[in-house]
Amino acid sequence: MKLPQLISNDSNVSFSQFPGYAAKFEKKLSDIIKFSDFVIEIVDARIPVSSRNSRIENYIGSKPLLVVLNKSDLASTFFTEKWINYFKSIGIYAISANSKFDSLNKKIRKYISFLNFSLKRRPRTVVLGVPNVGKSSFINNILNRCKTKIENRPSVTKKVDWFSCGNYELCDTPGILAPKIFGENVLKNLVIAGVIEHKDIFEIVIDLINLIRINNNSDLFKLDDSYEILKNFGKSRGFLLSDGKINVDLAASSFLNDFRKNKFGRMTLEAPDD
Ligand SMILES: Nc1nc2c(ncn2[C@@H]2O[C@H](COP(=O)(O)OP(=O)(O)OP(=O)(O)O)[C@@H](O)[C@H]2O)c(=O)[nH]1
Ligand SMILES: [Mg+2]
Repeated sequence: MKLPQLISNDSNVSFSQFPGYAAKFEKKLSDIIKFSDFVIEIVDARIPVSSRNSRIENYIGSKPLLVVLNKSDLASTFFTEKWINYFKSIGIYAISANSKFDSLNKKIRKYISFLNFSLKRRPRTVVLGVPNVGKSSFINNILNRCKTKIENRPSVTKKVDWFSCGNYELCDTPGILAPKIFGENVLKNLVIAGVIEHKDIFEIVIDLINLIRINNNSDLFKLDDSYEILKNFGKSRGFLLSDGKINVDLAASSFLNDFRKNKFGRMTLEAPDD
């Protein structure tokens, strides 16, 4: 299977997004991790590298780490398996998850028994990750009820909350990004996956269409020109301006929404090195 590549890495591109509540939370992070017995880091299975915050790793230190490749229902099964093996090869236990529909409690209990704690209390874990990867959904899935607020946009959870599921305790946390993100690829991936909200999505969507075209044979993607594909998409939705031209900006945001809902098929945007 051919992996689509976003345009080449440009380390000169940077982006800043670090709201006050994230800075406040990061100050407490060391203490929360110290209080926890292990850490669960949620990443987006479509972008397992771009959706990791390298700063989080500095805080984790020697605590056991479980990486959860969440939203696996939106990613290529083939690449998710490759990613799990990659994490294993660097000594990190990783699992795939669909927090909307899987039953995840069993998988976590299995990991806890693998860690073989000799504690006189229930093990505690803190759930970390960048915004909008599904941390709160993961916790609700474990608790089997809606205890924490979920929305389809970044930065919904703004405070730390502990919950008990009977066998262990879990902590929901606000999503935090590194204060500065470097590299055009990473930035694009984060926008495509909905981790970052960005006004200027037109070029990103054109690049995304270039990628989808590689493996998608449906009628919409038969043309060679991604701009024409976007225009056809806009036309089919009736996104017209008063002068009769197609509203390509509206088409771009609608296309991105459809991509995030899996309307063009499952897709992983990053592959591990072989
Ligand atoms: N398809 C799919 N969607 C998911 C999955 N997990 C979460 N979502 C959706 O992703 C969006 C964000 O979920 P949240 O649980 O609020 O994410 P979060 O990481 O807590 O976000 P912040 O609190 O803003 O950092 C919601 O629309 C969820 O329904 C999953 O496994 N698959
Ligand atoms: Mg949340």
